[in-house]
Amino acid sequence: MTDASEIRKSFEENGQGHIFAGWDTLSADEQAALLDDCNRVNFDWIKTRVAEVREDHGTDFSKCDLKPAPVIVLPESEEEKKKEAEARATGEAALKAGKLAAFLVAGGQGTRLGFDGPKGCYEVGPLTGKTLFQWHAEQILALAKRHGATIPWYIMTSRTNHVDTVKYFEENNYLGFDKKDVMFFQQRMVPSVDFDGKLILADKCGLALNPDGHGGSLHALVESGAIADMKKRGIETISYFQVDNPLVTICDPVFAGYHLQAGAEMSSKILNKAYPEEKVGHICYCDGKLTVIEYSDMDEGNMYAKDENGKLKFWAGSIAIHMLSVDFVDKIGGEAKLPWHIAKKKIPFYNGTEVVTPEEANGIKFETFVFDSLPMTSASITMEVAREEEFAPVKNKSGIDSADSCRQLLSNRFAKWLKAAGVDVAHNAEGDSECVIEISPLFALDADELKSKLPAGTTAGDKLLLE
Ligand code: UD2
Repeated sequence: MTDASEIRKSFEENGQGHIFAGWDTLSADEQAALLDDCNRVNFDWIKTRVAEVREDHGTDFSKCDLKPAPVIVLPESEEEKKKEAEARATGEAALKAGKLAAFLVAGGQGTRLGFDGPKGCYEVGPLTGKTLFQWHAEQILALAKRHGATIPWYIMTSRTNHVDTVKYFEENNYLGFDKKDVMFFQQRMVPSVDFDGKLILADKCGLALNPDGHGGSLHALVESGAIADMKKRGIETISYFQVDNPLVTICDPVFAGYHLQAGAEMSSKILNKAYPEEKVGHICYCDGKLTVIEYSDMDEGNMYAKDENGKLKFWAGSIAIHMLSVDFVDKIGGEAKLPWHIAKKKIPFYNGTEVVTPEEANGIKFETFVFDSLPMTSASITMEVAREEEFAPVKNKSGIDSADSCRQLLSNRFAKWLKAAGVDVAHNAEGDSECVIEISPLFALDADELKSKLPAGTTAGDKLLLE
């Protein structure tokens, strides 16, 4: 459908005619831009979503039978350590055979951080100001070198940040990657609506659209040809991670090993929640199906419930790090019927003269979540990781999960590695490293590598940079 009058008519018939209120004042280019957005609108999809909101479609988890999911816990006993070593060997063999790919979801809007640009360009290096993208790149390159293999990197962006993301990589020599081993693709955008189900004009000639959530990655991986590319390269397992966490162990051989040994289709890393309301998903069985229940959807009874030992019953917090089998994504990707979640947000809108940012939530964004594909898996493993080794997300401008807390957590992890290598690091009363430390993944990927490479006589004063 390209004819303007036809499109306008269909908008009027579907109760969305207000989008064309200023049509006659638009230039030809502006009219073309608005039509381009309007052409993406599927009225049936909107009607179904709005009906779901009106019927309060979300699952009431307090009515479900919730049970904790089995977890491969941090190894303590000799038996557990032996199993971990076996998993590591399996994962390393897969890495050496070039069967793993790194997959970054970076299509989000990052509104909480208030950073003008792709979140991956945010600087987190405690001493160098290295960006999130660069941390991830160095880690993947170092791991590939260690295993003498290529690890291709697939990056999902969205219309909100695609151009800037690709530009950043181009301007920075693909962060050391061979260009052919980095593939960018965009996820879909879906319309936001106001509380009456009406589409919103984001500016004079564009609709308010938002990326379709990281669940959209399953479809985008297939549609973009990324899965076909992986198959051509012999990739069998995808290491899925978010842009905001520089501590993530990408293509973790232990995690990959457990996942492969179990013949799993999708697996998850979890940590022991720091406190009941921590903003991580809860991994559990919901009416017999493996499920992640987002923090905002968990009922209070279950959120605070304790087991017979006084430990949180649902202690396992999902930190959005997964392994996915290529065949699983290929099987469900194009058709993934993930549920739509709603988020009430402040959505900037065009009032006929200017763009206004409302003080209160004025509309709804619809998103799908990748972990909603867990119930569709035939096999899955859940593995615990140590918080201080693996989790330091940058979400907020200040306070918890901010760039400052992330930098401190990076220093803390490196202080722990240094201590294991025999170097003393001063800590304050809160247990934070007083030395600002940055160790490039290209220098050492883990404590053992650091120990083997650390120059004799290294000391940690106020600052220590190893790269
Ligand atoms: C996510 C998890 C939460 C916990 C936490 C750990 C959800 C809903 N919740 O919370 O359970 O694991 O992370 O840090 O995921 N993204 C896209 N496209 C989109 C939306 C998001 O690529 O349409 C990416 C985004 O760029 C980022 C990641 O997904 O890399 C996480 O998005 P978020 O910051 O909105 O998730 P958050 O913090 O609510």
